Amino acid sequence: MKEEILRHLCKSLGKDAAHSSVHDWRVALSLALRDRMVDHWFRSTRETYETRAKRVYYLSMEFLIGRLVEDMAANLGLVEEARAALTELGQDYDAVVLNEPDAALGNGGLGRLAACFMDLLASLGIPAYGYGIRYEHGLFKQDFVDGRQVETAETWLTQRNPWEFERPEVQFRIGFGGHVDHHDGKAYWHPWETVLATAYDTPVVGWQGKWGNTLRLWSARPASKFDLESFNRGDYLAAGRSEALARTISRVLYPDDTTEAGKELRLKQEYFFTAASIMDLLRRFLSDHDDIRELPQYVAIQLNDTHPAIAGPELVRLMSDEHNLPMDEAIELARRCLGYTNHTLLPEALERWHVGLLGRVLPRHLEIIRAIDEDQQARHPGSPRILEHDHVHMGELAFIMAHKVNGVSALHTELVKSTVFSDLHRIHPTRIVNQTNGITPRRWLHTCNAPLSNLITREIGDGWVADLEKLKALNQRTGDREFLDAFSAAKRQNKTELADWIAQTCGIAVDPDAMFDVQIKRIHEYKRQLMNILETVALWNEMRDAPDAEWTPRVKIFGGKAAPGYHVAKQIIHLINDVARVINNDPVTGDLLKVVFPANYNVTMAERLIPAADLSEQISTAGKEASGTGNMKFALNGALTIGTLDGANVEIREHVGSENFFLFGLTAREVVERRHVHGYARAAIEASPRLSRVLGQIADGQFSPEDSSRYHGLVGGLYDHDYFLVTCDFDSYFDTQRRADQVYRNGSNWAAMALRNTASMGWFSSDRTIRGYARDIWQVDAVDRAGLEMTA
Ligand code: Z15
Repeated sequence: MKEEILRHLCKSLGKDAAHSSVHDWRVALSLALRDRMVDHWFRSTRETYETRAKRVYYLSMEFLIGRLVEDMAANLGLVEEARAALTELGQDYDAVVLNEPDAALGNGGLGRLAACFMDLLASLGIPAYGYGIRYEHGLFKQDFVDGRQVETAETWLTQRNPWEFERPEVQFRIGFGGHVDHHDGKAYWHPWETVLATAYDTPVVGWQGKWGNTLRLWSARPASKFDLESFNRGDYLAAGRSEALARTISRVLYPDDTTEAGKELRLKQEYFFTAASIMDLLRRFLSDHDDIRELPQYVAIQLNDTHPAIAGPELVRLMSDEHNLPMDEAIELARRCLGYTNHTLLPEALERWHVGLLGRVLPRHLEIIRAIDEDQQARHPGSPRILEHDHVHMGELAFIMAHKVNGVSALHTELVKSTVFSDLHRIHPTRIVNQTNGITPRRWLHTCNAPLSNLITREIGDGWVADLEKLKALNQRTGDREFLDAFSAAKRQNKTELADWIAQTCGIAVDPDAMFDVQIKRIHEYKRQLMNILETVALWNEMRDAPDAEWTPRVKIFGGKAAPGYHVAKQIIHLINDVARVINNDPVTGDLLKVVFPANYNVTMAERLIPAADLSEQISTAGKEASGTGNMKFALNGALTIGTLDGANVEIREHVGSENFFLFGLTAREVVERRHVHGYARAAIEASPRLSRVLGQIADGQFSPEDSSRYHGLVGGLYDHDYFLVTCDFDSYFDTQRRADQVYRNGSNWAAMALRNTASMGWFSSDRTIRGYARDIWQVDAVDRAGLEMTA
């Protein structure tokens, strides 16, 4: 390892050890690790070709990867070797690992899910490709200026990315606009502008390095040959067009999570990467098959939300226009390849494109979408339409073009059946299935939480890393004083480390014995960070009223970004920061209560915060959070959840036991009913002196003395249209928090409950999720190479 690092430092980077920076050492280490992956990777690819195995293609606008060094080293079993090598070379391994930029090619849960799936697809030995966009700029960097969110461009690619292999030979021409000619019963699309999609491959090796798949990200290049032709013809504008489009198309990730962007460039991004991926997988298929009708036997394409839903029409276009299949046969073949995952019921997130826009950007696809719509009507008269009110509904398109549609938690899937897709569900009663989300145990316990991970391994061996259900054995230790103490000590160590980091980054001293109460996720009204900060103020009030009463000291930790155009979310951020400033400087409450909100929450920050959390805030309005995956990461790391019956919380509670979960709030059904009650919010506020007081303080400017009307709008909104029922759930949330306080004061009881959580979370490994997709949707075998080795 040491020699390999030195060789890369010298031969790949052209540096000598004496003049190398942390960055150089990090890149050299990454290249050395990448070398070790290549053999596994080649072997897997070769085996897939030789056995003509069915391949899975996971199409996603987002892959929220985070850092890779530790992940790669861990999966290859090289962490200790890498650490020792760098130490011998006089370098600090941890500093080298921290030097890596966080690859933030995603917004939140959807993108992180895709990254967890890549790990499991490789660990289970399923031949698979992840397809996405190689954004030059990932999710913006967040700073706070006077408590307000300020965004700046993220620049992960200004440094060399050591993980990827550029594939200049893999190129596809992607057309946009223009017109369609019809003659001799055939369609000919003449695009107005063209860009080249070029591939960058990152090998993804699974646990124990037994299998390697590819994450192929597309970057846009000007179609220069085309340019030259146009230029020679004197068509200078056309020559420049490709250049301009190519510069923008893979430039930046849209920063909207669960809200539709609705911009022309976004549609072009979606088509760009989807078309390149479909062309690439067809080329691969046709390189060793002659009959395109066999495609569904060899290819499973999973659409991560509707963002790549144009894959359906694109497949149909290629099969009918270029391979001369009849349209109805092409539609049926495409359907047998496609699966669609729905991730949200929020109406503002469901993608719809105006026909004018879609027809301008993708004229041939609009014709095909009309044909699909007619085909559906012919087979199922009265079916919901894809085209309605001058809009193309991507959800309906994805549903109709997929042979399976899945939700991401049991509750969410039931709501998909009974709400957004109820009519389509009646027509296709077996199409919708559930695949509750999961997380990779490697990143989210083994690597991010060394103290707990080592303790578990000492106790039950290391089999749990490949088979998370083995954690169940820990249930026998919940009465074992000594083990509980060790379990608490691991948590305590993580909390001390986090306290040091908070002191450094936020300049706030927090007490590691206080309860660490954490809410980290995108800022959104439905996730109700607002309710959390209102509860914080209420608690502060009561602590000040009776400072000598028996309080449980708390550190309220927030993390998350708001979409730049989401005004209310930005106000909520501002309010949290304003409240933090007042509370953190109050000598009366002192160490009893602190509020910290480190800026720029990302995967790396999650890896720091989750192992140190005591309490996990999963408090969305019931029926709104499709699943959540952060909820799983916290419970796995021994935090107790305070939460509503929403998304995967329901299943987490069933697994860990209702006595080990702090439940509160209206159910999804009650939420819908309550909205019909006239003046429900005002009534709830008037019935709660505690809440009225808090809202009065905020509206009066107690936390914003320099601008006393700053929160008039935010508070007024709660009185008049509290769509997410913050006011209705507030009292039961407050009371449940006090119940958590009480349990926390009895430390050993808390530890036993926390251990039950860790021990019961095995089912939430994405191992179980991916096996579910493989069995119910893709019809592929999981070979389980890691598991076979471990049990051999
Ligand atoms: C996103 O992160 C999610 C749903 C979306 O529709 C979009 Cl556009 C982004 C999230 C859900 O909000 C979350 O509940 C779920 O756990 C996650 O996807 C993965 O399924």
